[in-house]
Amino acid sequence: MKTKITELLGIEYPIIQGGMAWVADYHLAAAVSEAGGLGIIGAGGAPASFVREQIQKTKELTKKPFGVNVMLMNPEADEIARVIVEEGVPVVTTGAGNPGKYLASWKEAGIKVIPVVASVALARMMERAGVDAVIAEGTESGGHIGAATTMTLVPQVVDAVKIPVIAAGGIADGRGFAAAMMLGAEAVQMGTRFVVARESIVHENYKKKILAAKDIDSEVTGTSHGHPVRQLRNNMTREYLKLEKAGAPFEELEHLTLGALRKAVVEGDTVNGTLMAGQIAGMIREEMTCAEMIQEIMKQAESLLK
Ligand code: TUI
Repeated sequence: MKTKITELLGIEYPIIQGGMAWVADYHLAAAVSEAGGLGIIGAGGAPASFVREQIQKTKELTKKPFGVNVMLMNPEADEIARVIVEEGVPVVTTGAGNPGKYLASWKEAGIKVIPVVASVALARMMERAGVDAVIAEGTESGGHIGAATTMTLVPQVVDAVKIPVIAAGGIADGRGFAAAMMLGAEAVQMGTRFVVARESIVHENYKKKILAAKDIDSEVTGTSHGHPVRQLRNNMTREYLKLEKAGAPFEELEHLTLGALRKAVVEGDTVNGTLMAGQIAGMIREEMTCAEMIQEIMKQAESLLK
């Protein structure tokens, strides 16, 4: 399937893998790129030296295009932005902030820049600043989220900008893919479905929680201090929301989340870890390889779009 995004990025299928912190390492990124989508290394809160190693390992596994996601709240974001240029990474996505200060250096290096936006205002600002496309991410997504739903955000961003729009949030099969195309998107980005990919290094306990999740099993923590994060309900979210409701200061809440994503991904702690996942987790029932997922989604979407 050819779209403005497959043309822009030189990929076979308009499916981009979310740049998930701790989850999206070089194994997953290379597998998605090899399967014809765009694999992304999630820099998350990692140090720049770690990101450089991940890039080098990805290049060893695939000759196809791949990207790096810069989580802009990372204290080493400046350094990571430089590593991306030095390593000749073809595509950058950004999240959780405004990447304005890095755009000039990335564009000068010929890098395709695709920020995640959660509003029409930021999409417009990014277009004016010269980015290549935007990812309009709805509140159905896992992790750090904005307020608008995918259904409402995508068509409004499509109407507001001329650059291609990638839809994200709540998409995990061919029906969601086809729906995103109907809203005017040129590609989709998926996160939660790829967490349970066979090539994903996420702990088996975390994968099992996603596979067992029901439609209403996610909670949003952190709304009171302006960093809403969607994750599966567990002891961690119950404690967090109780403290948040009682007006606990940011520092105390932060102490609770500190290292909790690593705990879930690496140690498989599903009780006190942060099990970031989107609302579509309830539909995901099977672990598959990235190639199997992408083939299944494209087949279903193509038959629906006909
Ligand atoms: O970034 C994400 N999702 C994430 S980042 C992350 S790491 C983390 N871990 C613990 C606590 C907090 C974060 C986990 N999941 N998605 C992309 C995204 N970006 N969603 C929303 C936004 C966004 C929000 C506001 C982008 C820009 C923005 O505007 C800020 C500005 O300065 O205008």
